Amino acid sequence: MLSPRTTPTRDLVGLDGLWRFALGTRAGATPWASRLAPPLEVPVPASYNDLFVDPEIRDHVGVVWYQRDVRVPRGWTGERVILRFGSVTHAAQVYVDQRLVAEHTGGYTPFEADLTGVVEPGAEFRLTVGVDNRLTNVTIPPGTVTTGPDGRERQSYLHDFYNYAGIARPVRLYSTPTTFVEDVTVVTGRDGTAGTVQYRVEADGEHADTVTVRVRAVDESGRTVAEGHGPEGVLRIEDVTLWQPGAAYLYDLVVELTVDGETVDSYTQPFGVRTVLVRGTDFLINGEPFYFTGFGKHEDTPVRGKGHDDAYLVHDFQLMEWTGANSFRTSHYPYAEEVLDFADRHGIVVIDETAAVGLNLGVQGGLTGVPPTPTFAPENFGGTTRDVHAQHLRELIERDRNHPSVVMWCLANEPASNEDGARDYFEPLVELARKLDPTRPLTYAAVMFATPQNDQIGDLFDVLSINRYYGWYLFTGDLATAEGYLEQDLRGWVQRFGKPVMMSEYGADTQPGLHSVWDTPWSEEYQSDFLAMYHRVFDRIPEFVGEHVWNFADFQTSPGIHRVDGNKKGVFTRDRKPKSAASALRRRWHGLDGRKPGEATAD
Ligand code: BDP
Repeated sequence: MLSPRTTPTRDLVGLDGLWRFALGTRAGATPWASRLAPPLEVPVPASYNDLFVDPEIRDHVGVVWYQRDVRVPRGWTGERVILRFGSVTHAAQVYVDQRLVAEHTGGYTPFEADLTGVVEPGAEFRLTVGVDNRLTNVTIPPGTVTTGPDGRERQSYLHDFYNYAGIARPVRLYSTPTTFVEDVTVVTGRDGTAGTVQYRVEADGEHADTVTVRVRAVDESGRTVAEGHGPEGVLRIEDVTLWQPGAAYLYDLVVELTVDGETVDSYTQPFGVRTVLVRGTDFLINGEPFYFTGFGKHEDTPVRGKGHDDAYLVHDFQLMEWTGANSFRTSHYPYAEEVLDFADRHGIVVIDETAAVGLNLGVQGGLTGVPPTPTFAPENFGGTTRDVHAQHLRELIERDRNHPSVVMWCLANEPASNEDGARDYFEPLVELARKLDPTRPLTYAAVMFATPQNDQIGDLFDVLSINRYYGWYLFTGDLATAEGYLEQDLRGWVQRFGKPVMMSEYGADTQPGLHSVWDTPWSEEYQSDFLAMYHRVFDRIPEFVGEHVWNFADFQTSPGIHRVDGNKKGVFTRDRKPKSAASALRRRWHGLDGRKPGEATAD
């Protein structure tokens, strides 16, 4: 799905700002039929949970309603009119006045409604959106809704981050001509000093069958460096400037559709020329071994929850660059498109993860790893869950495949890959991902219970990403014992699979300001010592390709006694102040500079 943009043939109006808001339980049977009452107002984009003092809103389970009036620009006569949501978490029903125009399930991918003929240029319409935050065993991510003795629904889920909901990403109304560019795919390669750009353009609408497609690649100075004709082909850019980690370079693919010599639509797709390949135990970007340094992140800020925020976007990237992070994982769901656009422009490498977090009933079984009931059974996560997972994967890859920053798809976080049924569940998803995108390696983040001995899916993937908490959940405060277990564990993965291995999560909860001369969990010293112990182990394993600390910043979690106002494994606090580990990472990562530890030069 293309990002909405203004072009010489397309216009766009942002619909962000304050919308009317009501809980489903207070909004009457047909909230779309008139103005919402009572008149609460809610900002878009933002999660609604932390905005109000009313606990019924924060803890609401079910549908809430968003509403605003929208005027269609007068000049759009004769154009298609499209309404686009960056995401609605987790399911949406969209009404234009009294008419249902779109429904979508999946809280982290965009969707559109074609309003052509439904709304009139120059006229106003009432836009009402029902937002459902419920998670069940057939949603991704999964959860369980139960009804309490008071008749109220209660939500539980299998991940620790708070189930923020709402319209958390931008909403836009845009126009296109009646014959239009529906999709563009770009796959890049290298041939000596030249770049190759394989492109495919899909046209749709009135004259789609007779339309002529012209494309040109334009460099950052505005110079046309290659041209092509026809809906697909390969362009060649001589003396290409590569997109490189830490040194982004973007070209534009300018696509024009003409009918009888007249331009009917044009669309500009930025792209970077780079290659990604797993060879042996190396992860190669542009043919060079790449060592990931960085974080698992969350979209999480005070007050706004998971709402996209450009100020935090800029600041988070500044802090990542300051620590020497060259990459991050979009744990545990696809992030806003604006984040990936920014990563493209700033040369930060991204592991793009689906929202499949919590496909693991073993976690419920506690650290014994004995599941109360098998995870991949039809009554838990069976064929229907997998179909939903597949649909989500399609939407993710269709959205993100043109981003040079995205170098790998992560199909799930901590699934029960040690349990029977995991292979049957994942094999078709891996096949689908490879069909949709044969160019990017695949991974999944392996849970503690999945060991090199019992994991059932590692061979299906290209890179093994391992989440481990030795020294925190296991051998708490005993880093010496933890070090031995960690090394044995990681070497086991290398030996069994012979593939690149990286650490996708390692971290310790830390209360800023707590200090200790001993190995005291929660102290700032312990977090630094914990990370240093992991780094010693990584540096002894030549097949290791990267380290992503859990987490970039503290984040809000579901209520409970397990956490004190959130998960505190951040290297930065929730308001982005550094804990002492941030400086320790900065010293290590700037010294590595994207190389494997063995190849690093001291700074
Ligand atoms: C891991 C999960 C991550 C949690 C982390 C933790 O992948 O989402 O936040 O544990 O407990 O198992 O901090």
